[in-house]
Amino acid sequence: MPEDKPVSPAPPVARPRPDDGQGAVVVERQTQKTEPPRIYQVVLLNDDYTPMEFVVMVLQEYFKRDLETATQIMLKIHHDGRGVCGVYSKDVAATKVELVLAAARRGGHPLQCIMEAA
Ligand code: TYC
Repeated sequence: MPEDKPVSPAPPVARPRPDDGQGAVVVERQTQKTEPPRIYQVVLLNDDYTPMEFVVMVLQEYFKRDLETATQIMLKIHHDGRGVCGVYSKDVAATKVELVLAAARRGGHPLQCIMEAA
């Protein structure tokens, strides 16, 4: 798998401008010219059939959550209908969705996993 650390957007860049013509040093805050890469959250959806233990395993295996956090996220999904598993770059999020769906189908579970721009 490529880099799978969560990402956060780059802050605006402050560029020092040495001389403003009036003997003062000015720091200008500029908006970044190249757009930072968009980030995506991977979301699991609740259903009535996938075993809770399988969802906890998915959160541990594919989203590197410890048992306690995985259980909390699973219960949130169970009660609210959906829950965020992690936030990643576009290609890493897409890969995780595919891996989770493939594991769910192998296990015969209807678990749904989607990604959305964060
Ligand atoms: N609702 C499922 C059950 O009661 C458990 C479950 C949790 C299923 C999270 C999917 O994404 C899910 N067995």
